[in-house]
Amino acid sequence: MLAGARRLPACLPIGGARRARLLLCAVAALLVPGLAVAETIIAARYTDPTDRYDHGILGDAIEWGALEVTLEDGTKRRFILPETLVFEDTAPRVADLDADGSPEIIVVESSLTLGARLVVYGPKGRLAMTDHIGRKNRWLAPVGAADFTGDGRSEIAMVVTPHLAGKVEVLTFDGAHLTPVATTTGLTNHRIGDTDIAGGIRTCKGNPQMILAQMPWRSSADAAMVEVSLVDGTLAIAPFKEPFTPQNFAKAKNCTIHPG
Ligand SMILES: [Ca+2]
Ligand SMILES: [Ca+2]
Repeated sequence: MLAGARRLPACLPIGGARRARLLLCAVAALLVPGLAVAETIIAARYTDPTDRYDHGILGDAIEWGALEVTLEDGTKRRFILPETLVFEDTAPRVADLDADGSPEIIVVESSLTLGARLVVYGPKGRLAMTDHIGRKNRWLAPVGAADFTGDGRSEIAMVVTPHLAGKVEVLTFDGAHLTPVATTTGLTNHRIGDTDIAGGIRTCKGNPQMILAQMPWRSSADAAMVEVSLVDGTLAIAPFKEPFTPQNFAKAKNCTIHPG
């Protein structure tokens, strides 16, 4: 049950002002989301393929025009982007960022003129978003979500412009805002034209760690694989001796290989 639902008894009539109190409570029910029936997301997928953005960074010029969310009661809800935006992404990520038992969805929306932004959706639509990067054909690749700070809430990690600066950002989500808490540069999780986003997050013991590639990462040569941890508010980078390949990433993810 949501915290707001526990406020309902305060709306029961007491004394003579019953009608006025009921009216106030009816208005409150409309204004306070917590008084509505709880909606829990269980799945999400992109739909409505579109070629209206000719960037093609993920291997083809087909992106997505809508996000379909499935709720616990089987209801499906569609969020359709305006013609000026696409979902430029591999798949939406379902993660309970604020640990309230109801997952949020992490997506990449790209503006046809201003490039990508990271957006968090809830059951009723957008909850928080970053600014667009600011230029057409500038993209970002999410790494994932995990509790990097150890406070019980998950942060989101992403690589902004993975083919240019390779700027890693860790963002906190407070329900309405995404705020960067740590950044570093020169790392990546994507090569131009690859259909997948590589790397990810592992938790072996203690805090979670990102597994990424050191730039440059080209098809012609192996890149170094690195572990990135948030230590005292700073992103610490430790190189593996193994290169960044799908096989070595799988071993790193399973905690069978470590830097050094
Ligand atoms: Ca949640
Ligand atoms: Ca946290």
